[in-house]
Amino acid sequence: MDDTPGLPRYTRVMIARRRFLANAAGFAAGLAAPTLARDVDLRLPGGPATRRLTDSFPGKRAMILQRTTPPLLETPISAFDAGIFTPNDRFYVRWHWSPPTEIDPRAFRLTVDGHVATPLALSLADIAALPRFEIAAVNQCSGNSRGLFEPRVAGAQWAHGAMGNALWAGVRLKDVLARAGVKDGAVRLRFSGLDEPPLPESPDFRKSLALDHALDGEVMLATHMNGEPLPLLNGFPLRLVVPGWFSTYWVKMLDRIEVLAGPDDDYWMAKAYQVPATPGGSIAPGTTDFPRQPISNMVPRAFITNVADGSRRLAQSALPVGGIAFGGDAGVARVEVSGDGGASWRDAMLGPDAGRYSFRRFDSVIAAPRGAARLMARCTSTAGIVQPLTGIWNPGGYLRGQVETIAVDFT
Ligand SMILES: Nc1nc2c(c(=O)[nH]1)N[C@H]1C(S)=C(S)[C@@H](COP(=O)(O)O)O[C@H]1N2
Ligand SMILES: [Mo]
Repeated sequence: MDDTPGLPRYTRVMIARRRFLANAAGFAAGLAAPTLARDVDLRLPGGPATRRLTDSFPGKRAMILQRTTPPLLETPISAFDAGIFTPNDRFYVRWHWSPPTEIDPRAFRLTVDGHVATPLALSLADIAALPRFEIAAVNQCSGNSRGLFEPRVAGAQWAHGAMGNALWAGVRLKDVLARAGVKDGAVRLRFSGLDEPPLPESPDFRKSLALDHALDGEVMLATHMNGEPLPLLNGFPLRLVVPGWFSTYWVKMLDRIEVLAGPDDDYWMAKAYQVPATPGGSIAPGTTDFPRQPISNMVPRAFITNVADGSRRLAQSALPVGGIAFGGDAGVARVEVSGDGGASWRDAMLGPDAGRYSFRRFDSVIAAPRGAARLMARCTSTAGIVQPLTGIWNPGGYLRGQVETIAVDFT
């Protein structure tokens, strides 16, 4: 049934979840689906770039297999061409430790404790009784596009598919915390999920946010994405959504919120996910001694999605070029495209605005005379940040935001 080496046994979850989910058909179909035989070339400059496509994971169709356990699944770029919302069954997956393969939503409780007046243990029904909140927001891994860093850095060698956009639905975090009553002196909220490290000496994955940020009315607990319950691998039954910030903070299978009265010097905040405290988060390759700070907000990016990098196309007077852009922690004000490697630019047409944290479609046309060409798209955010043409480097492979190039050969 499944030839992916080391794939954990998700079958029981799928059966348990089928009872819970109204629309179980997709899961049932996924059970019998074989691993796809096709390979994809991610065109990574620093080394092996070929990956397998797999549909062996629960709730997922064809995904780029970056690692089996804990799962790292990348979204093929072509999936972003179909619309500004990334389908749940094509949405990328990233776990530090293997998540449980079975969750009983009736037994699930979210604990809220620490510096609060009333510690809570909320069921999913308790959470559903709070005012409903929805927001469209891009979920992007801090290391998205890391595989394109030159010189190469350690970590998952993602191309551009460790991101996705969804309409998240659930409740505001501040409404949950109002029920517990945050005590004076609280400064941060720390979040952790049901996944546990395999060895007790490894650090449990947990992240924290400053209290004011966490209670800003946009940070939310999502039970649904794109109108469906969260897929297991995207954090069923509950995840944190931090619009405009990298997804390392978007804790999945969230089962504990601790209110802290002091700083969080835990491994995942103080040691991991650090970026240089320099302009653009960039340092000279190889530098090891530099000021650091925890990664935070995203930067604007644009991706051409209708022409594949490294492809061959027919020469033509007007080639449609389109894709998706996002403003990082702001909206998309403008997208320009270039068909000549950045020598000249023209404004693209922008599609409907689904909110400042969402992907936004752009479309344009370029002249495509015979020969090798370099296509580009450049986003300007509503905060006035323009994507730079030159790249950055840091040892984590974080914060890539330069204008990306699609090489095409017109024949
Ligand atoms: N519980 C838990 N939440 C987590 C993680 C994790 O390892 N465990 N990884 C984080 C990171 S680094 C990323 S990039 C996103 C990935 O979200 P996705 O798998 O839904 O795309 O989940 C975040 N939330
Ligand atoms: Mo990540």
